[in-house]
Amino acid sequence: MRQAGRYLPAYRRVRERLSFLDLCRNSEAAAEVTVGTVRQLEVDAAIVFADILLPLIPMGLGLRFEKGDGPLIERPIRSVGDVDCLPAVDVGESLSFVAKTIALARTDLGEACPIVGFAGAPFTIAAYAIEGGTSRNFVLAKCMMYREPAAWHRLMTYVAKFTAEYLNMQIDAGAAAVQLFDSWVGCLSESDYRRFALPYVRQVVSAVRSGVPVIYFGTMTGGLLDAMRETGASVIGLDWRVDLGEAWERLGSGVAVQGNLDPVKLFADAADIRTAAREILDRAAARPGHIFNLGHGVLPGTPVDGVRTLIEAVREFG
Ligand code: 1CP
Repeated sequence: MRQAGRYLPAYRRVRERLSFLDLCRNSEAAAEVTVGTVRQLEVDAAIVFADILLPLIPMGLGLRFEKGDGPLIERPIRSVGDVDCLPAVDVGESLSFVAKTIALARTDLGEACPIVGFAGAPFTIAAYAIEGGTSRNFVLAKCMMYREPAAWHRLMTYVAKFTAEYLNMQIDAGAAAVQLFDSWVGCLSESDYRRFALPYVRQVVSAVRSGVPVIYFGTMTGGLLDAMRETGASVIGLDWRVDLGEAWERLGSGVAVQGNLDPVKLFADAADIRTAAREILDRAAARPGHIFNLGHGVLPGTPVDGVRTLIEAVREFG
């Protein structure tokens, strides 16, 4: 959930000499950021330094990060023809730098600190690929779903296959668990989710090496939790908009949950952060299978002391 990110001075210093994509592709530097962050924060697991959009590069869509503007996809997918032109990709070769980052971080961290690998979930990746960047209403992506469903399903089949291979590559390199980020899936109604997104998450989850936990996270998913349970993921990540206790009731036993502090809470006073941490732990009520985390990634400008206060509070009350 963006352990490194733009709020840490050490990360910003590395970024002064390397662009974001060059940093991702430089396994030594990416492993250093991954490991250094975990050592600084003393969290229980590391998330590999990479990005959910990296697969768009070998997919041939072109990817740039403009300063302050977020990602820009140079050749977005807009038609059936574009979907048909997607290349067959050797995932292990084209994204080998991510495997190398994990292997280097694994050696450095040792067995005590597991590494979480990750990828974007098919809906969120397809939405970026079609929209060409961040979007508010996802009109272009939904237009393909509604007006050219065959193209949509072909695209999702392609992305799901890619994603499963990508996650298995990360597991083979040493990731102990993998997280699927479905950041934008909350824009779908439950019935559209079931038709256009859920089958592909299931495909990815069932293709992941057996025995490796899959954490499935989305935002604004209050209306989708029942359907998300059907993905087969072993952990459901919750954003901060839902009550963790109620959401877990709905999900039922047999599934773990991750979450769900509002990342903006880290800007509050220490006492407020501690109270908020305690409230979430109270909701979890010491049931087995709660992974304390934020309800979305750490935001730029977050005070590092706020993050530290939270980690200490979780250790104390958890
Ligand atoms: O330690 C870490 O920071 C973890 C690595 C990590 C992860 C897990 C990064 C590095 N990104 C992500 C996931 C990611 N990337 C998501 C899913 C989680 C979420 O919803 O936030 C998404 C949507 C992205 C796409 C992305 N990457 C955006 C756009 C967000 C949007 O509004 O569309 C942006 C701006 C990035 C850049 C990025 N990725 C990661 C970092 C540290 C940064 C900032 C780059 C910089 O300026 O230094």
